[in-house]
Amino acid sequence: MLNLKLGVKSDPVSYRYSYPWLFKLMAQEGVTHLQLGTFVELYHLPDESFTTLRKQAADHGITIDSLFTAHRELGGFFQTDPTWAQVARKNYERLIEVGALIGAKAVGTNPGAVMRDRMDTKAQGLRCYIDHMKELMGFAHQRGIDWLTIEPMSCLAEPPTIPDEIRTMGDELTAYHRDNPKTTSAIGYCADISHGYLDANGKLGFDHIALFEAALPYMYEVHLKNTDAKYHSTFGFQTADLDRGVVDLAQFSQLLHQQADQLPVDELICYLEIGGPKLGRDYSDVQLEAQLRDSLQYIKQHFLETPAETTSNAPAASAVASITTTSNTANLTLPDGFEVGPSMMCVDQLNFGAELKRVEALGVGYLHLDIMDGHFVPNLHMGMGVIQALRSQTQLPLDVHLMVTNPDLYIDMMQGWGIDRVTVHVETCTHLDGTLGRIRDMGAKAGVAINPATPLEVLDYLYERIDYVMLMTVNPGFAGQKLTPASLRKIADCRQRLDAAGRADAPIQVDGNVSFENIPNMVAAGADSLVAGTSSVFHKSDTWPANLARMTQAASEGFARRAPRTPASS
Ligand code: S6P
Ligand code: MG
Repeated sequence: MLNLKLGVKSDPVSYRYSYPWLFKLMAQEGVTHLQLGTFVELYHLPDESFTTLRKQAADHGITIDSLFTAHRELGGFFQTDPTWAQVARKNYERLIEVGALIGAKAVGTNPGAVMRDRMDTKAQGLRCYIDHMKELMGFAHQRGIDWLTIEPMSCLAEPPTIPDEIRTMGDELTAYHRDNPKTTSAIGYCADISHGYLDANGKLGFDHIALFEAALPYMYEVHLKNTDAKYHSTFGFQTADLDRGVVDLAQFSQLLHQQADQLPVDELICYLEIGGPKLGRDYSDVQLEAQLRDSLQYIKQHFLETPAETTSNAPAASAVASITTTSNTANLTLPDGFEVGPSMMCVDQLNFGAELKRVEALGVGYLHLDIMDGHFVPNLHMGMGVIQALRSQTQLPLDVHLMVTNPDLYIDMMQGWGIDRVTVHVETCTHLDGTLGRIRDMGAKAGVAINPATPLEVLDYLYERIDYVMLMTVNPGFAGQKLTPASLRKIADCRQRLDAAGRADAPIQVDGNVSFENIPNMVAAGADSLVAGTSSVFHKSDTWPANLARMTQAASEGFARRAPRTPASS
């Protein structure tokens, strides 16, 4: 029985965020295994730096199980100038010493490369590499390292690449350990789930599954790519590259479980590689936390938590199909104007900044922001200061829902804040026409919110003043309530009214218990914009990306049932 575990490979975090930041995030996500990725300073920092790092990790409940470099700085064994090999050897030994200092069981590398214009030196480079590795297996053993790992690559200049090379190198080095079990560390592969081989003409030689399978008999650990809700790697793959490495996590999970008897171990830690450039900061830094959390949650669900049929002998297609459905769901094309806006009162308010990034990473249409005054509704939540601060933090449209007795006051306050939409309750406005004008004057779209018991007639003389209508489908004030009984009928009536008044273009937003179950009916009745709360996108039963995919699927069912529209003939 194979035990798959999830970890994180730390680089390139080294240059973008602090290690305690990463440790905290991992602990919060329940991921406790770290593969420390290297950074150039690693070879020169004193021992103390690593014992401190080990302690910092331990303080967060994280173990540094592995050390790994993919920077090719150890590629000197493949150079013809022997001084390069000497430097590589020195660095390799330091890498192993560092591995021991941080308490790692494994130290891994990719071997490095022959120069592309000197492919004729490959056999000689390989011999040099393997001979050094045998000695390094002894060096590692003396320092208490259990495994040295090697990453099979996807380019012939970086052996091992193709299955033959993977087997030849794996066989020679594992045989050496078998013959010298008391004096050498074991050797294994750190296989990457997305390495496939294209030849010089761009023709697929071996896809990522073939290379992964070839590495199975020697596999000690795995690299997972940064995997988003659509399970696609964010490493820049284009459609044409699909064959060589866009992965289906469920398929790999299934493959590992089905071929577990080939592996030399019964526990495999799979480390998520963090997206972005290996060195230095980049534009995506601000999204890193949200991406990482989403990836970890997604991997846990689709890679670790193997569906029951996957662990049995069910055909491979079943798991693949279920994943494909999820992916397609997220990519469904819905009519123009259809939008989902998460209600930010439902996120963890004590971690608002981080939660905002997670919401942004979902790819939603807008942020729904509830302002309450404790008078019109019996609750208080987000303050105006938060609304103001949000503009500099996000590009998403800001949709402010004013549940206050004196909306004019707040509208005036928001002048110049860059708010995109403001919704006021008809029940609160003495001079509703004027208030809607004020909203448009500040450059925002104007919406009217209508409580469950308020009749739709209030719209009759507002059609020229509004950009959309919001129907409250619960009594405002709190998340987590039940749909009010007349809601669906009211959505249909409202749609009819708007169409008849020549405002077929005006969308209906629905707010309150917009749940997976209610969405098809709401959309079929005429809802175009869904405020998403605890009964949908933030539902505890699944990850946010999976919830959003489920919402989108539910909405598409609703659209399929929607009656053809009959706009006014005017
Ligand atoms: C409260 C507020 C709403 C809620 C939202 C929560 O009245 O206006 O925006 O945040 O309705 O959604 P759910 O799914 O928890 O009902
Ligand atoms: Mg609201």
